[in-house]
Amino acid sequence: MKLLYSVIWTSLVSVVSAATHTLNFNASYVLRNPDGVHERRVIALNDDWPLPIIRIKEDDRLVIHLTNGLDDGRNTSLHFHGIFQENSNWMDGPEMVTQCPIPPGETMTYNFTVSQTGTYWYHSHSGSQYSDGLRGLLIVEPKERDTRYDEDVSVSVCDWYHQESPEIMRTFLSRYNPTGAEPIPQNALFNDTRNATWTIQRGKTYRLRIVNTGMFVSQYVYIEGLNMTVIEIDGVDVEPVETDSLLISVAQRYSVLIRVPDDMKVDVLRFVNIINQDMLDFHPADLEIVSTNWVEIEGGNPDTKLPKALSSKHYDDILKTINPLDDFGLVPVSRTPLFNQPDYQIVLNFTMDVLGNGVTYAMFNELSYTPPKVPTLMSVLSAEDDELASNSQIYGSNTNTFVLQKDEIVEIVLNNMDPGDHPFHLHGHVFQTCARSEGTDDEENPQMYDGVDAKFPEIPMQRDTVVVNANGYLVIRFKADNPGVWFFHCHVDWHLEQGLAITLVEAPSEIRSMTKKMGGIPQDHWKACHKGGVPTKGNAAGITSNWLDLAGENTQFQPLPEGFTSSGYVALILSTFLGLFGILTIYKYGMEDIRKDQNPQLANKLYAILEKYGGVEDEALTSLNSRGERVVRTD
Ligand SMILES: *[C@@H]1O[C@H](CO)[C@@H](O)[C@H](O)[C@H]1NC(C)=O
Ligand SMILES: *[C@@H]1O[C@H](CO)[C@@H](O)[C@H](O)[C@H]1NC(C)=O
Ligand SMILES: *[C@@H]1O[C@H](CO)[C@@H](O)[C@H](O)[C@H]1NC(C)=O
Ligand SMILES: *[C@@H]1O[C@H](CO)[C@@H](O)[C@H](O)[C@H]1NC(C)=O
Ligand SMILES: *[C@@H]1O[C@H](CO)[C@@H](O)[C@H](O)[C@H]1NC(C)=O
Ligand SMILES: *[C@@H]1O[C@H](CO)[C@@H](O)[C@H](O)[C@H]1NC(C)=O
Ligand SMILES: *[C@@H]1O[C@H](CO)[C@@H](O)[C@H](O)[C@H]1NC(C)=O
Ligand SMILES: [Cu+2]
Repeated sequence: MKLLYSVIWTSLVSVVSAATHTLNFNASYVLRNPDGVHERRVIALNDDWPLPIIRIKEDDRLVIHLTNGLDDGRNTSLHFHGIFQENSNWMDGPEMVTQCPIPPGETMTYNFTVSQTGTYWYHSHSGSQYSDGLRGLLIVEPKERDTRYDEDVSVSVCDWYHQESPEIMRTFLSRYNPTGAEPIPQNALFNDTRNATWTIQRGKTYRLRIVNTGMFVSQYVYIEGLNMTVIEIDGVDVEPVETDSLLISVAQRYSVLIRVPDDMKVDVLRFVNIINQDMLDFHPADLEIVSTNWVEIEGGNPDTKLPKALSSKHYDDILKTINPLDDFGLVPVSRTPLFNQPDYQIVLNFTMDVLGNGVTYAMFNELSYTPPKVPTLMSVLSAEDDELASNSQIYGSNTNTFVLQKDEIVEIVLNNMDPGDHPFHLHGHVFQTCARSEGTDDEENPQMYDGVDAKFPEIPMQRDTVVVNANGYLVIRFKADNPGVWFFHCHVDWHLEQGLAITLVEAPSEIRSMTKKMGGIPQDHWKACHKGGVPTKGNAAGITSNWLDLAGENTQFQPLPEGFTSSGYVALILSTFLGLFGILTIYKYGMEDIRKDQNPQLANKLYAILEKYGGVEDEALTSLNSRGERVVRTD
């Protein structure tokens, strides 16, 4: 089917008008070879991939009819990352949070207005599906032309995997990956290709919108010899700050202004994107972590040769030449002052741990998010009364649900007791970043927030995705002024699949009255649930007779038996393995308490060996569904 795109203009009372953009999207597979190395299936829209950039204006309405045309039984969904979905919570997209998965053959209409400006993106929120290509940019222009720049251009960077996500999940969430090592990408893409050239003109100022649409790794981005002036992060306009480079985590967006100085003699510059190697458990020799693209300045000498691509071997040296911006110091143009003392504080201690099935999970306060049987929003709406809807118990013991009161100031304290950086994303809001510690290598003593002497900025930075440093803490605040069920999770999608999420039920009585006022959840949502056999009423266990009875709810696996520490377990599994393969030198380490965080070199070596002999499946012990994603066992 051809791409159908229609724009209907509606005159408003004032001279300004808002448009409705209607898109018919059919998601199905096509073959693509974006890195020029390996052809694979990707999820296209209307047989088109890379996916279209959706460009609208502030206050416009977006209507997307999404058909699941995947012919291998997979579900789908779409999330519009950074869009507040005010009065349209059910259009937010994450499956089992605000909607049911869209089964094959079904169509769901996403229909909402956008009263924001800035750089956003849309992606599947069904498991780790967006790694298969179901993600694109969403740009919301201001109503009035911004005169600071002549051209508005976007670019995406991302990590790229040659395997499809269900296949990756099978080996990732497996007891044969006892250290929980994240899947290593095979490449880094720049605008969904590699070795690209971008042609610009001298004398013009460009607004370049840079988006990391990846699954896992942050990337450094810079143009050799050119500074960039940051003017927007995650949809928040900020006071301009000049920098030579950025470090962008997955799901973050930056708008920068760039201009070739008049006296610059060069005709071609390198445009470099570099994988942050610190996030990789293991660096395969053939992984190009440094990627070179080019900026060609029009009207230059046609005989100018492209500067040579940089080599990944020089990673450390290259990093010494750049000084990436620290986003913490940015100031929103709105100059919104720090929110007052919070009315409600949520403390989240984040750890990674092996559970009784031998798989490593991510935990907040010992709980690994496990989806409920009824999408949480539907539990809010089907509860008998407001009081019941305000009782966090009904949302299940394993969904990590917190109920927020309308308009209260909420503070989330996140203590990262894991030796990795993690980009956290809140749906439905931007938040103030009040404190962020530097992090430490000392894993025995992670930096825990104690609130003592906390000096917060008077005008904190705001965004919707922020990185917490390894073994460090993060404190964020927001006002609960957007009734809805909102997910807060790590945007390393592999970690989300390990359960690194909480659910916020923000102002439940207002969700109920607002939904009623808006005419209720649309029919196609209910249809998707019925077709997929997902109950739409009741508590997290789907029980309506006694809302506090959660019998049969989905829960995580039980912890390892008493006396079995998780690091001991990891050692056991590794040593069994290595014993089997007779690698005795490493075997002796297997008897010690090793974890990837305690001995990364050794763990990486072991991991590489395990990978080599990997692909071992144990149906009885893994709780994976047919597409390789975690499904919940209640036994
Ligand atoms: C980029 O260049 C590399 C090295 O020359 C090549 O292997 C690869 O196919 C190229 N990829 C694309 C998409 O041009
Ligand atoms: C969607 O695409 C699939 C695969 O190309 C096709 O079989 C199906 O008919 C399409 N559905 C619609 C509604 O166009
Ligand atoms: C699609 O969603 C339904 C309902 O949640 C679920 O039962 C089914 O396993 C999912 N299909 C796949 C392939 O994951
Ligand atoms: C989208 O929502 C608006 C406002 O509720 C409604 O008027 C319109 O009919 C909807 N469009 C579609 C295609 O559902
Ligand atoms: C990236 O791709 C988009 C879509 O094709 C294009 O509009 C944009 O100019 C490209 N960006 C760069 C920097 O080449
Ligand atoms: C780039 O920005 C840095 C930081 O503001 C500044 O020190 C440097 O002089 C600038 N370089 C150029 C070429 O403008
Ligand atoms: C987080 O960990 C700290 C230090 O171990 C502990 O004092 C605190 O009670 C924990 N918080 C929660 C919510 O578990
Ligand atoms: Cu993470």
